[in-house]
Amino acid sequence: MESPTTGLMSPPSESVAGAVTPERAAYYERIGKQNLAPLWEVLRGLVPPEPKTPCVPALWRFAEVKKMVLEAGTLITAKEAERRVLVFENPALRGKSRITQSLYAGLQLILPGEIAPAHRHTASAIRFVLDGEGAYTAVEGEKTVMRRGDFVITANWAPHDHGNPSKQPMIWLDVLDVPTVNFFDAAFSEHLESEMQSNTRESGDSYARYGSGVLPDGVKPMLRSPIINYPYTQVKPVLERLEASGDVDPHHGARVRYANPLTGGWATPTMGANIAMLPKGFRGKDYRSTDGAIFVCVEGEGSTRVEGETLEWGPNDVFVIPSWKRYAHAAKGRTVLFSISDRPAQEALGLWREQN
Ligand code: GTQ
Repeated sequence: MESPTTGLMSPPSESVAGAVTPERAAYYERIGKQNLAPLWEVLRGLVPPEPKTPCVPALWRFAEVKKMVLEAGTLITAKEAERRVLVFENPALRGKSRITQSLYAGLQLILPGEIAPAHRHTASAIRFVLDGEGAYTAVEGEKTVMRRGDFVITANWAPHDHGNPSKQPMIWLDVLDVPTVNFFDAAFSEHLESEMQSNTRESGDSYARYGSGVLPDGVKPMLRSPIINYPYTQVKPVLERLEASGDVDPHHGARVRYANPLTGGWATPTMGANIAMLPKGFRGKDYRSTDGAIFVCVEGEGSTRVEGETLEWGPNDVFVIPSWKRYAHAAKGRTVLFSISDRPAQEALGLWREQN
């Protein structure tokens, strides 16, 4: 488009400075040799008036991704792969192993009899169990047996290995703060000498110690929750209770967060998760916030409208809503939706905002 005042090409939207005249272009060329660049050509993009994510909304149907990850089970063992995972890549960020700018998500498969050897890393991880029953994650001395809907955390630098002594394949959603840790160039990882850790605590030990409202004497606040597994069997009755008594948020439904019982804060310092029950026929109001979120339909079915697009989802489907995109959920029957985002990290930095 021609600019009416100068007759030159209009500047790119990032510029606040009008046209790039030949004099300016020559100047940019000269300063560029010293690794210098003019701020005024990029200011708008650098300091936008509101969040401008490159991420797009996307949905993965479980029936399809399950088939594909099971196929990976015929091509590579969990041991060979170290972690046999198909990465959910945001369609606008292919090749970057991320579902939002700050979060990694993947679908992990462990076949009966397999183990995924012990390692640790500075990235924090959560698992949300989608399919199967009876595989375990061993973390911090507890070998926690996992069932569908369980929410399991692996803290920063905690050694962990997974195994599946059951008779069925186990599939879960992994979410890690890998892109956040890598943004800071703060990533470390190592293999552990022994493939499997010795377990000193029975399955469910951390939930029993920290998850009932009492706390052992002398326990000090920690940045992340001391609970390793928040079982769905414990969480669902809370949702049912909230829904039955009408404690239903007009945007989010009857929602709880996975809390750190030592602080009341989020389960991990970088990733925060919620789970909500949407009553039958729920029509959520429009909502947006600066934390792009990954959702999993746990039970029921429904749809999410996001900026003119409608994502239809059913059990175990995974979808992502990018930062600051307005969305609204609708449920058919009674529905349970899990979600996770980088909200704790944004809150810690004073960045998080929402709009109802
Ligand atoms: O289970 O430790 O999806 O280290 C990616 C990296 C899972 C894990 C992933 C990991 C893991």
